[in-house]
Amino acid sequence: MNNQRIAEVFDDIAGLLEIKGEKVFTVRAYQRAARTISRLPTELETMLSDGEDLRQIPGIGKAISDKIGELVDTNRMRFYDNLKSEFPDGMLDLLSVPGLGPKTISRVWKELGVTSVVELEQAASDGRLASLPRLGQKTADNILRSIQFARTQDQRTPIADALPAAERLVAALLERNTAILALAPAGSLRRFEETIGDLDLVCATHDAESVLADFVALPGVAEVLGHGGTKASVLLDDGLQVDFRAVPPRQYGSLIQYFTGSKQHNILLREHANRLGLSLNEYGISDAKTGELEEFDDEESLYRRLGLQYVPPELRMGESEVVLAREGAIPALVQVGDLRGDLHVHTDWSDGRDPIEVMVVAARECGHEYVAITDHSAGLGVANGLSPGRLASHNARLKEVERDAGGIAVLRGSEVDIRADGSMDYPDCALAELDWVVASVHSAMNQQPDVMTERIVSAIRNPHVTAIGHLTTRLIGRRQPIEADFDTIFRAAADTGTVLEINASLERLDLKDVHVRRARELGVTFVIDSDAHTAEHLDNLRFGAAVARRGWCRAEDVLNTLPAYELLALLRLPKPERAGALRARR
Ligand code: DGT
Ligand code: CA
Ligand code: CA
Ligand code: ZN
Repeated sequence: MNNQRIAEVFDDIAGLLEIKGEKVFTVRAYQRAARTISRLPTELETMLSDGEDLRQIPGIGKAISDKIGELVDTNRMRFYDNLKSEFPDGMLDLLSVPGLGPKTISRVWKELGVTSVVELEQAASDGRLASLPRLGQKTADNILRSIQFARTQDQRTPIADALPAAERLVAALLERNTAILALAPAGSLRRFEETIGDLDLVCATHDAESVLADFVALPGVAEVLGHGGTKASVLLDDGLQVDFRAVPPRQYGSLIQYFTGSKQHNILLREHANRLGLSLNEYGISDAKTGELEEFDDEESLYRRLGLQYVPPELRMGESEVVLAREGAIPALVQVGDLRGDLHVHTDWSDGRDPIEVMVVAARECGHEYVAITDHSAGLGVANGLSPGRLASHNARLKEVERDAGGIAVLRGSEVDIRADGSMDYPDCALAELDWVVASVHSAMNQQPDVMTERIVSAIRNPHVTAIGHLTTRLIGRRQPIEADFDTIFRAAADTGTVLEINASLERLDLKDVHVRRARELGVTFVIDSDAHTAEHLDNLRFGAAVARRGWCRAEDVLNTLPAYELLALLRLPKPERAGALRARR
């Protein structure tokens, strides 16, 4: 059983205990365990079989360690099973409705007899939910929207779950089989779609038989759906399907091109090939007249054969990319290697795990020239945010660490809440002390679109706000984005020289591709940030780069491709001049 699944069990336990009215302390302990487990770099199953003591993990005590052991050994946990038996069957499903807390669940169960998502939807539609004291029409409407949203998301897996699963499979298979010459994800994952229907893996080898045999026997494979000479399909423990194809290396280029898709892109490519008197399939390109097959060991030569510029996977959406490739008009897209720093990073001063000095050293080891440490403002008091007094100490500490670290610029930063009324969570005099201010919405996310637009535009107009963090606040598959007039926001950002963040955390990817593309057209410059809460997460920048590429961004569209001295000079300019400088750069 993988960590994700184990974490879900503890989350369920926390939820059920809370519905039951257990002590906050107990509930928090299970929540903390779930959070810790979901972020562990190593599988618990592996740790246990290596004989490691789980109690060395912060937040995991004896009781929880024993429960994990039982779960890993037997696939069950008596405590969990007993707890579930105290509730009607649909209760756990109710817990997964975004925006519906255990307190409300307990009330709709006891006061309305609601025990399933379908019944809840009914109660939300017919007014019974809104009629509960202290609940109201607005909450009922939000719950209804959540249910309907969750339904459209159900069948596809968020990339935050699919990508680590794919990377685990690739690593495990490479370790087991030495006959593999190339192995990579294709399909929607390679295109970096935010949700994944199924995983597609493609492989180059002279020994497909042994590779396929090892593939279907990988840990985490729950069921083999098909297994032939060149392909196999399996279901993983969590229900995700994986399609696997193996070919000799001389066909690998055609294979990965075909299975990267998208279907629509392939159709346009085939039409283009037909016009040249060629026919394109997963094995190569054949001459329509003679039938002679040309094979391709890499994609570049395949696109070249068709007289096309190479099309990066992130652009293969079946839109304008084939026409542009014919004209040689696909721009050089930004690459993760172009990024020279990270400007949204948390430490243990707020809700991060690691101390400032650890994050700074880790950032330097990533090759960064600069890093902004942006712990939270005090805000709602949930993320251990910094009071203005602690912010001053934070600034002083950052200067000390910068001196000691040597060779990396440490920007005095903050992630400041944009309050519901559009004001900032620190006074201007505190903001003026900072080098870098990320302003983000963390509360009142259900405001009416015009109110929300106004709120964000006021933050953009603040002379000290350098960037807007994770603009839409969506969590892929879990929380809907805010509603706002995005064109107005993008125009205000471009006008004022306020950059918009592409938050690289896989759960967020916010801004999303289509917003990036639109904002770019309207003159916005972006910053690609990891939003790291641990040192390992600094590596997330690569995901942000992929989103930027899906939004057709070049290096010039991204602020943190600048060398340190140019960035610092730019930040010293007042915003109106900075806006001019950013425009000149594009
Ligand atoms: P997904 O799995 O729904 O997230 O999206 P994809 O794009 O990964 O789709 P999938 O797994 O059905 O197929 C992988 C790729 O294989 C797809 O992007 C293009 C190619 N492919 C599959 N079936 C067809 C087809 O019938 N026609 C063409 N032209 N390409 C196909
Ligand atoms: Ca797929
Ligand atoms: Ca597939
Ligand atoms: Zn943050």
